[in-house]
Amino acid sequence: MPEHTASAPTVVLVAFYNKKALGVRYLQAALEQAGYRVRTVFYKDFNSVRPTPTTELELEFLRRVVREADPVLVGLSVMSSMYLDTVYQVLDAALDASPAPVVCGGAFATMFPQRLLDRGANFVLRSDGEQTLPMLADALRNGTDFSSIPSLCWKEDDGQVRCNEIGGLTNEVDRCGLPVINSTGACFIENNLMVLGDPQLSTRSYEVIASRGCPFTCSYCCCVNLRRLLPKGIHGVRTRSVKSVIDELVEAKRRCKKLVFVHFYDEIFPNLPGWVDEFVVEYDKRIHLPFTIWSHPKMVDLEMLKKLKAVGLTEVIMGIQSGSERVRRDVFHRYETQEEILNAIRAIRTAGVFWGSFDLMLQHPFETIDDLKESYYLVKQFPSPYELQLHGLNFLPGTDIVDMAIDQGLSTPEEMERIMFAPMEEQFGAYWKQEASQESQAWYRMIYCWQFKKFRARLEGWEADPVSHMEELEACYAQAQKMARTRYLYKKGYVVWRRMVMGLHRTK
Ligand code: B12
Ligand code: SF4
Repeated sequence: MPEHTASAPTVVLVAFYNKKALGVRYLQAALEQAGYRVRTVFYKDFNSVRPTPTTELELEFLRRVVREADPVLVGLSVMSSMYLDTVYQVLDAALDASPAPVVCGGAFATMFPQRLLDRGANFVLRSDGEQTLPMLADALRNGTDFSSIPSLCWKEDDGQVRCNEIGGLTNEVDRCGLPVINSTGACFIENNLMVLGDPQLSTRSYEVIASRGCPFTCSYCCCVNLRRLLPKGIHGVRTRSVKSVIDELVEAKRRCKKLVFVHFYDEIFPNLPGWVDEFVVEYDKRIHLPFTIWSHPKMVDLEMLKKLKAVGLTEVIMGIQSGSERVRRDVFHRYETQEEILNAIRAIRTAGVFWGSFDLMLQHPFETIDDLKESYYLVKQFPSPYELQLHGLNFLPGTDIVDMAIDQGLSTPEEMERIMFAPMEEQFGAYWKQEASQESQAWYRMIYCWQFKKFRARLEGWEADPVSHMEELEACYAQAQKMARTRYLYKKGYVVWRRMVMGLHRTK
């Protein structure tokens, strides 16, 4: 890591609701490599249920950081649309605190540059920023022409938006470097406090990605549209070398003293045969930490899982989304069959992976009661044990399902705009909320409760007409929710135990 004197030009980066923000950590490494000092502000903590809006005091801390840094630019990482209220307030605060231009990047900014420019950002840089952000910083610092920097969007004096072609990307993602694990100069702003230092260092779980991109086309996810924006020749899925991933994890273990486990947050964990073989050897030699992966029914492979399990894989998280083939195929654009789903779950069990968590998105406007019943009957066939995560559907800007809902008359463009850009609390509320008929609520509860064996005989007895057993079903549901909380503690306990066992193995 290059050492910087206090006089090195400074860039302020802001990550929202994510103190591990990988994108920002990669950018910090690239900027430092190019000779910049970076002050990263981890602005508020991650909370997938109830993130809190920002306060005036928190904004004042941000202004203070920007003023003191006197930066070349302030970079905001706008990954998700779900926090836009806070992003806009921070944008205003940064512009208020210093004359430095504000540059936005990240998945949302990549898809909707004009929104951020209209809201006052000076620039947007689309897609990967490791090459382009240092180029822009150099141009701004030296007062040279920025107009040919790839991926750059800005407003001309006449208000016209100019967007250069996306560029500065590489298939050799190792060349993006390693994300900064100890962000020197970082601070964490949350709960009306500002704490200096990198909040990640005290973490028990390290988050890593071994690849960028996803080969699938799910209609409720932005990945397909982010892929459509990639320039010709840039692959939809770009995988790092095993060496690069292991080097990062070795460093993470060295820096984060309390580490218990690793989350691989690849959209789909790489299943390239040679890659996995090399990975398991190196992981076993050097890491010794339990880990979790995300996968997909079409990508799960028994032999691969067995190898990963042998070196610490404890959980596979996989989207099923619906038990109705119609909903999966026609609405979600997921083309796996019932048999492929069941085979994938059986493979997870047969490989002996401790935990399988399966996501379902239920009670959305495209779903009928029959679809919901099909989800119940599919779940009934899952080999136990497993965990179900039941979600609602969030309409996210930049996803194909938005136009589908409008085309099918389920929503108007105006209504959709209101839903997608609603205040943060409303969006997060909607994600978990179930607003549905009694019959829908009954089947939802049947699905949820089925994951616990003790309710199954009763549920089978209610299948003909669950609504007439609503009271008993509610009681089971309340009990099942409590059991889920206990199960969560059991799962965490297992991971800690596994980590201890793996640590002992290392010292032999
Ligand atoms: C991994 C991941 C997560 C991880 C993040 C782990 C971590 N430590 O960062 C977890 C599981 C925590 C997560 C959480 C959420 N996620 Co997420 N996540 C992803 C995923 C799959 C990959 C992101 C990633 O790490 N990519 C690798 C890094 C290196 O790339 P990057 O972040 O894009 O950053 C690069 C560029 O964008 C750019 N860049 C980034 N910031 C900036 C800033 C500037 C100034 C510049 C110039 C450039 C720049 O340069 C970076 C380096 O190349 C994306 C899908 C995708 N393809 O983007 C969804 C995605 C971003 N997530 C999404 C969502 C919705 C969420 C949640 C809101 C879910 C929830 N309900 O809680 C939260 C919000 C988190 C947050 N605070 O922003 C959506 C956002 C869509 C939208 N319109 O909102 C996406 C697009 C997936 C989807 N469903 O479509 N997520
Ligand atoms: S498999 Fe996951 S990451 Fe890939 S497109 Fe579907 S939802 Fe998005």
